[in-house]
Amino acid sequence: MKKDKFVKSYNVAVVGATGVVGNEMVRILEEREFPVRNLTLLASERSVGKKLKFRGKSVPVYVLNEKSFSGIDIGLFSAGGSISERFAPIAAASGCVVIDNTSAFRMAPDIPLVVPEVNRKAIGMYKNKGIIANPNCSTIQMVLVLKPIHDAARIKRVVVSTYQAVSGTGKEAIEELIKQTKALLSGRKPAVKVYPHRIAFNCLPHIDVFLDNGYSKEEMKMVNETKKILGDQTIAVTATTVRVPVLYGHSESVNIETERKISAREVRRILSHAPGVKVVDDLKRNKYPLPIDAAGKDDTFVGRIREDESIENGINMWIVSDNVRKGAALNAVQIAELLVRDYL
Ligand code: NAP
Ligand code: 3JN
Repeated sequence: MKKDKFVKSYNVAVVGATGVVGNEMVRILEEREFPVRNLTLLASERSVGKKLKFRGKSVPVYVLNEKSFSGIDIGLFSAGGSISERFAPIAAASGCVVIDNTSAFRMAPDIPLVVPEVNRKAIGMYKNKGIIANPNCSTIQMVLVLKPIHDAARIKRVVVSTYQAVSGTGKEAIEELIKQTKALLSGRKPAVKVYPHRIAFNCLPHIDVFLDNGYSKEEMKMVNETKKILGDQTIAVTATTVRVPVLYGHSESVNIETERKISAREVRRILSHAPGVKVVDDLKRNKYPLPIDAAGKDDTFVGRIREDESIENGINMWIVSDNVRKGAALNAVQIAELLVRDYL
C-alpha cells in the first residue's frame, strides 16, 4: 500500500518484535510502505539493547510494560497468548487498536477474526473492544481457498491434514531443526529441546497441547476459526495437524464435500480469480505448490485439484502458503491497512 494514498500517519507498536513473526511484521510494514509515523519495538527483558532496522535506521527494542501504549495508534501483537491477554486490554484502553496474532481473543464473539480477502467487513467490529484477532496460520491459508468454493457450491464438510513448518513454533524451533540436521549428518546425537521428539528427519502429529477430546489445540483452532471466519457454523471440519522438518511454508491436504456438484475444472476456474490465491496445477510439467516456492511470497498456492472419486460431490486439493507472511505478519498488516483506510 503506497504512502500517497494516506493523508495521515500512525504511531505503531510491534509487541514481540524480536520474534519470527514480529521481525516479519517490521519488514512488511516497510515493504508495503505502511504510513508509520513512529515505530515502537517491544519485547522482553532478554532483548534489552537489541535494535532492528526499519527504513534504513536502527530502532531500539524496549521492554513491554503497562505504559508502553501511551500515544500508540496501532499495536501489532505477537508475543504469545498470555502477553496479549494481559496487555491488549491495557493498550485498547489507552486508545490503541490492537491487531492480535495470538489465540487469546480469536473465539470471543464480540471480537472480529479477520482474513481481509474473506471477511474484511468484520473489521468494523473492532469498535467493541479495540481488538481485532488474526487467525491461526493454518486456518488463514485454508479459508482463502475455501471461501470462493463455499460461495459457489456450499461446503458441507472439510477434512484437512497439515504439514507445518517449524517456523510456526518460533525462532528456537528453527534453530533446533538446523542444529539437529547438522548433528545427525555429522554422526552426532542431536539435542531435543523444543518438541517432545526429534524433528529432523521426522514428522510429529502433535501441534500445541492435546485436549480432552483427543484432538490437539491446533486442530481445534482450525475447526472453530474456519466456522467463525466463513460465518457458517454448519460446516463440519475435522483436522489432523502435523509438524514436519520444513523451515518455512505450511502445506495442507484438504478434502471437501459440497452440497452442489462442482467439477475440478470449475474449482480451478473459480480459484484462478480468488484474491490472494494462485493456482499451480500442471501435472504434465510436475507443477504443484511447494513450501520452498511459497516461502517469501504473499500468495497462497493451490494445486492437485481433483474430484474425490470416493464420494458424489468431493474435491481434493493441496494448499501451501508462507506461514510467517500470509499466515501471520502479512495478514496482520493487511488488516491494519484496511483499518486506517476505512476507519481511523
Ligand atoms: P518467537 O520467535 O519465539 O518470538 C517470541 C516473541 O515474543 C519475542 O519477541 C519475545 O521477546 C516476545 N516475548 C516473549 N515473552 C515476552 C514477555 N514476557 N514480554 C514481552 N515480549 C515477550 O515466536 P513467534 O513465532 O514470533 O510467535 C510469537 C507468538 O505469535 C506466538 O506465541 C503466537 O501467539 C503468535 N503466532 C501466531 C501465528 C499465527 O498463526 N497467526 C503464528 C506464529 C505465532 P524476546 O526476544 O525478548 O524473548
Ligand atoms: O505451530 C504453528 O505452525 C503455528 C503456531 C501458532 C501459535 C503458536 C504458539 C501459540 C499460536 C497461534 O497463533 O495459534 C499460539 C497461540 O497464540 O495460541
